[in-house]
Amino acid sequence: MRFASSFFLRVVIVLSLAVSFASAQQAPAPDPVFVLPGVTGFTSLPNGIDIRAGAAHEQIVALRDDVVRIRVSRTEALPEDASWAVLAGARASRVPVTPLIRGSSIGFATKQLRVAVDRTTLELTIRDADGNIVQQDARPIVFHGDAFQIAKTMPLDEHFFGLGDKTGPLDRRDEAFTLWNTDSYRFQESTDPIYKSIPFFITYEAGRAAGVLLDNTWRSSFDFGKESRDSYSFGAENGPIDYYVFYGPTPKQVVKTYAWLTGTPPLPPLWSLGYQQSRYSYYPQSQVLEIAAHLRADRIPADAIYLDIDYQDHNRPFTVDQSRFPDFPGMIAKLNADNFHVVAITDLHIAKYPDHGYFPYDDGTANDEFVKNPDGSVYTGVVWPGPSVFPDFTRRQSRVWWGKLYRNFYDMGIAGFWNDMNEPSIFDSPTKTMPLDVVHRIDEPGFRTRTATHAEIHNVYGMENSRATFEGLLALKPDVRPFVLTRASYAGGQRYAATWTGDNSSTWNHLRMTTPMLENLGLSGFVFAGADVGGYAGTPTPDLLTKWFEIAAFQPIDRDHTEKGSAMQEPWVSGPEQEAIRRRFIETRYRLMPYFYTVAEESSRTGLPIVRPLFLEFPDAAPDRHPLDDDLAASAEFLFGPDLLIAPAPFSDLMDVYPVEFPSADWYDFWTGERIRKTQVHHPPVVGQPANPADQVPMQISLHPELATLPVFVRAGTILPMEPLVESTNQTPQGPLTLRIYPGDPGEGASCSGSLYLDDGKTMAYRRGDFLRMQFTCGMSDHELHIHIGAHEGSYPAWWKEIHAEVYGLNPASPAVHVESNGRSIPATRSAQSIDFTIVDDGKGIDLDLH
Ligand code: NBV
Repeated sequence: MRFASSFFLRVVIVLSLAVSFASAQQAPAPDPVFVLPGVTGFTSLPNGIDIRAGAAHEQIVALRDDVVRIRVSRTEALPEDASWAVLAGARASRVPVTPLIRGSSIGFATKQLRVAVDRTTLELTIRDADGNIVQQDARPIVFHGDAFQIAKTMPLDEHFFGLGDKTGPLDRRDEAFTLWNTDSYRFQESTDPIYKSIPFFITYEAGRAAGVLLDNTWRSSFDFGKESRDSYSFGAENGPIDYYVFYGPTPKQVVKTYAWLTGTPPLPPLWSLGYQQSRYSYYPQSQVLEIAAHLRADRIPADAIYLDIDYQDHNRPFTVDQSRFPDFPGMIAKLNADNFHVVAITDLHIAKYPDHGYFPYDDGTANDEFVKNPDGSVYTGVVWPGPSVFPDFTRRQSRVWWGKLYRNFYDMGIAGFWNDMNEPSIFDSPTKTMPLDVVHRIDEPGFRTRTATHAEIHNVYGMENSRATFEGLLALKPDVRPFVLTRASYAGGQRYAATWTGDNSSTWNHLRMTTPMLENLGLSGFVFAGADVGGYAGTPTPDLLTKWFEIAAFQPIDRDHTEKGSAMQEPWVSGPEQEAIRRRFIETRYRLMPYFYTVAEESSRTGLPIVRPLFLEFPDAAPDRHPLDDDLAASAEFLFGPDLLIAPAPFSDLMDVYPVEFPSADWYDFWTGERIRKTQVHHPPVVGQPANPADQVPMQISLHPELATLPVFVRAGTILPMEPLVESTNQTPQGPLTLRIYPGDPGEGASCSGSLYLDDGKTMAYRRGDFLRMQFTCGMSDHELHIHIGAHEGSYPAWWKEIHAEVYGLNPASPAVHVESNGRSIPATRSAQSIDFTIVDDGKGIDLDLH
């Protein structure tokens, strides 16, 4: 039960504070723990309210009818209206509000929310227009020295998602987390903190979702019911109280609003969605070329090959080890000619290597680009190249300087860059990162131009590194889509880079962990993310590697990568049988590219993820509207885009029969085309309850796991575009575009729909209208299935001349089906599950009738 702020609670807090002050009297260094006094004055603003509480200042404003921003300061001055995460345009946005001034509370209403601040306790309550509590303080904000903690009431059925790729289950309830970017080699399921800090989470209760972004870069903490059974809390050790609460009520709306606040990921180059081959490290040059040639010889589709730190001279970023890579430009050119995109690592530490013509150090030193010790000397830490210095990425000038370092490599034909170690990870420091008093300079709109300690900058340092890379690449080639892969980041980092989950391990449990990690990353803005396929630390067994290839084929970044010293981990390593399975899944990824790229393009506009938890698409799947993902029977499932359900065994190493729980009642088997509908599913009746099939939600089936298969289902009502196989996305598919048509519920007109987005996959021409977009629909009337294939929109030419349609779900017992287009009969064939035919697509739109 949620409780309103109570006198009782306040007494408890004041008493407990009195106790701590009393005990502090004997202690030498007392902690000044306190809460703010009640409201002493306020002003209603056109877009919110401005409140005084003694010396303290609080301001709550509505950025939109569904988004409020709360800033609190213990002093007169509000926290800076500045952010590394939240876009200036979103922060400047405002809507008019209606003041709500009552005897016990002050606040305002927007068209969607009612905001009330208790006059005595300053506790905040936000309700929706129906009076549902969206969020409510469980007690006043507690200050503890420079730290603060905000607690919110937490009903029994509230669930939590987000915080990036923090380990553990998808649902964050009952867990607590620290946000402090940390190099966590061999992290495990309970390791915290890890590489990224994304202080954003989704609250979800009975189908109603809200988002919370605590925009504070200092070490922060989030506790979703570990400390208390009926409240959750968040806070930071220092820095501003500056947070945003936004209402869905659908979870999708929350994710979209988060993207409105912090930005969408850019449309990635198409090649980055292909299969990527990596290891630490491929060298010498001949080995890189051999691996690439082996992929081609074995007909494993692939688009990228990675160069890890050993290509560099003594691990110095932006250099090449000439002895291992005698013809580096020639190697890049050869790989490019074979349709491989090369991604090179460029860590952020610059070797302290004066007087040797090492340009990044000499030039950076001459231009004062590195962070400093408090005494003004340049800070030095030991990393891969030995003693190193670190660019001051929170300064625009240093970012621009960094970006220019890419010119040679980029001109040479290296397509993407990999920013590793940017937590930052430092070997010779007891904390494994920079001392907290290292001095950074801030030069960023919204912020005062000032210096800041590493304690403030740490969590954004990696993001600003990836930003410098992204913006630098864009400046060098404005018409080419950059590809940057970063390990560390902060909220908003999706604007600059894709990411991966860091140094995982070659175990079945780590394969299982990839799903919640990538789902929560996707909910937290990082749509383009992957986990090292096969695991980074250690060597996978053949079966584990195969299963990993299968599942990763449906994850946004599909990159096989492993550490130095482990066995080789390429698709062919365990012999032809295993390789054939792995190849088949990579091929499926490539065949699905039209669908995958269409989803990716949607992500770049809306921020919606590619890998989606079930509750995101189906918040109403269960009668009590709990997230289905929390069910044991659905715990390993995920959606690849809106229409494909991937259902691996929860424990893929066990050969036990396992249940697949469906979030709705009508699906098709992707591999066989067979329809799986609720009416066909037998459920044992619940003891003591009538066996009403309509009550049997959600639908379940049982499956036998097999090494060579991965259950994939298509949502009824989908039109799924697919293409002929290519060996890399550089190749033009030969043959027709395939549309797999999966009609929906016959009771609802069997309707289905789909879309397709296409462009050159490389440049920014799509922004100038050079893309191709198509819509497809189907529906049943008068015993006829009507299919509409929309006209081509946009100027990008289709690569196909014909469309091959496969229509599933029609009654297999019915006599021969006739397909007609504008009165002309089209020859069709019948396979076990589908009616297939091919038609010319002249781009003007096609109408078809099946009867
Ligand atoms: O650059 C080497 C590795 C890299 O392969 C890995 O993916 C990163 O997460 N890197 C970490 C540095 C050293 C790890 C022991």
